[in-house]
Amino acid sequence: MKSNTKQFPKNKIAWLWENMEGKRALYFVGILGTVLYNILQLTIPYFSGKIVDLFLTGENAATNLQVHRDLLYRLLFAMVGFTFLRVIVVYGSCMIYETVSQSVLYRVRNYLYDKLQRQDMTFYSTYRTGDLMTRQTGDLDAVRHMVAWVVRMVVESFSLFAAAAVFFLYTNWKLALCVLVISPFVFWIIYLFRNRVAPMHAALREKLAQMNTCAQENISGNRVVKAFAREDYEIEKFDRANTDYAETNKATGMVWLKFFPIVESIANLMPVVLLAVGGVFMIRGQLTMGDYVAFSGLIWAIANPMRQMGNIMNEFQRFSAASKKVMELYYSEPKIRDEENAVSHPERFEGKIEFDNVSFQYEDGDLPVLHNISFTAHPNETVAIMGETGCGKTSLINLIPRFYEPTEGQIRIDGIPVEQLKLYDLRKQIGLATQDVLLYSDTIEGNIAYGDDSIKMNEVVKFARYSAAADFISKMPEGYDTLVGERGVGLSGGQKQRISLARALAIRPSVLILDDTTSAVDMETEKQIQQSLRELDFPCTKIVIAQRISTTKTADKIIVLQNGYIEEMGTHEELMEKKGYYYELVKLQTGVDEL
Ligand code: DUT
Ligand code: MG
Repeated sequence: MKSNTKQFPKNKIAWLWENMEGKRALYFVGILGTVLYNILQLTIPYFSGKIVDLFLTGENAATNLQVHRDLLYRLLFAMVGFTFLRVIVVYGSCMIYETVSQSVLYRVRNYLYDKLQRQDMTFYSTYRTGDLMTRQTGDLDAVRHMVAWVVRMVVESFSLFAAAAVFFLYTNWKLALCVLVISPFVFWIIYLFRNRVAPMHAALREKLAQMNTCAQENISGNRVVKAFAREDYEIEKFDRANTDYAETNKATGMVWLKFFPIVESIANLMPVVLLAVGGVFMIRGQLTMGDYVAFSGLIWAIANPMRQMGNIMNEFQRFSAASKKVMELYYSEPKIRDEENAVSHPERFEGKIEFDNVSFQYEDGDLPVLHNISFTAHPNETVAIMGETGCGKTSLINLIPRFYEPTEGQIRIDGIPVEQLKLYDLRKQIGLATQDVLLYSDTIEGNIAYGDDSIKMNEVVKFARYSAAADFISKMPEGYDTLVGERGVGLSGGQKQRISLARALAIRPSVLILDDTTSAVDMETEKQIQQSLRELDFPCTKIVIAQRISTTKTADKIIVLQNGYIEEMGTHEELMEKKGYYYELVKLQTGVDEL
């Protein structure tokens, strides 16, 4: 996915604004606070200037000090008062920025999580987990930083600059112009800087995602790392990603160093100009000492915003690159979703499944993986799918709950094309035990009741019995309350498969799909499971991917897939008579069994 070529419905600032909903007025108060605070900055030099002119240097300074001593006190008191007020305003506005930024963070993060939940399988095979996590954390934090800090700095710099400029022009416009005339040059430098640093920030976000992906894959794949004793290799790999990120970070910081001396020189030039031009003005009697004190006490208010510009632009580019990544998720839409006039079907299906000339190819694949698949599973029947590894079995069953969309043909349940059904209603009625079992970090009971948490304990036990899991569960120290860790650490492959089968059964599905679910259990247990599947206390059409003849033998229909084509189809007896692929397979397996 090329993030930089994406067009979003809104630009990043409009997008931020949208997510400030409910806090916009408050944010505006915060911004006003910043403006006010910066205007209040002028009070100190203004009052100092007054004190100098009236009580220190003016012609009547000595008399003024005698006669108007109360005015001096009032001026001093005002200085303290305004300083106090400034502190309160700063405190208040900082609190506001923080509150609003947290609220934006909270809102966007929840929204993104919601978005992630609704994405389809293609999305998850495109994005890496570490990348998605980075967008939800690091990148999103850069967005928060924009609301909490960057905007404040922009407002602060501009209002300080503007207030000081107005004050200067008002006090002595000629001197003010002499000082201000150099400032536009800084904007040009900043513009050049921006062009240089923007692509570096984009690269930086990418490197951060890469580093996190590296860490995430290593942590979740820790068992493989250990099995192959590749710890040193992995440490080195991470070190490379980390170095790469750190180097890019450093390089990005260095860019400013190239522009910094120019901006700094310009900023430092201002007091010099003030001293030179101001001196001449004073000698000529065009400027009072008090005004000069006010100017020099405020010259930082013109110079500092310029110094800050680089920092602000840097942070803004960081936000810009990060927000692009966040917005890509924010505006991503699953390709597979409810059609406009999707049919509601809250009740159970009869369970008739029809594949009508279905072909399928993965979006990123070169060749179709399924060709012209047609078959019908009647209500309550069992259809077994066989075929060598990679022939398209999992791809075929993934089309039923619409994890993917066929490129050609149609799949119908009870005569309704699956794409016309509401996704929720369709999937709610399908019990699926996938090929790679994933159990949640929860109790065994919680895992079995995952699809329907309202079911009672005795039901959980019943379904565990159906899937031949009850025995080993009852032998565990805490039985159904045993916590199974991340990915079911502590359980064997066959045990996990049986819990996953119980989880699929526990929703009493109209359609049960099992993808090699008994591959890791022994023959005896498998027989037991087949027996209970035939005796379920609810009607259910079963589509079962299996390799063992013992499973397929009793199926109402056996489909043999080869390279995505239906090679053979029929009952055990029919296929045995045909003496084709299935027959050979039976011979091979029973032969092996007899050894
Ligand atoms: N394939 C993809 N992208 C995917 C999944 C699979 O291109 O996301 C390819 C790999 C394979 C073909 O599709 O060549 C069929 O894969 P499938 O997983 O359907 O094969 P299977 O019959 O389930 O194999 P196994 O018995 O190993 O589970
Ligand atoms: Mg498979």
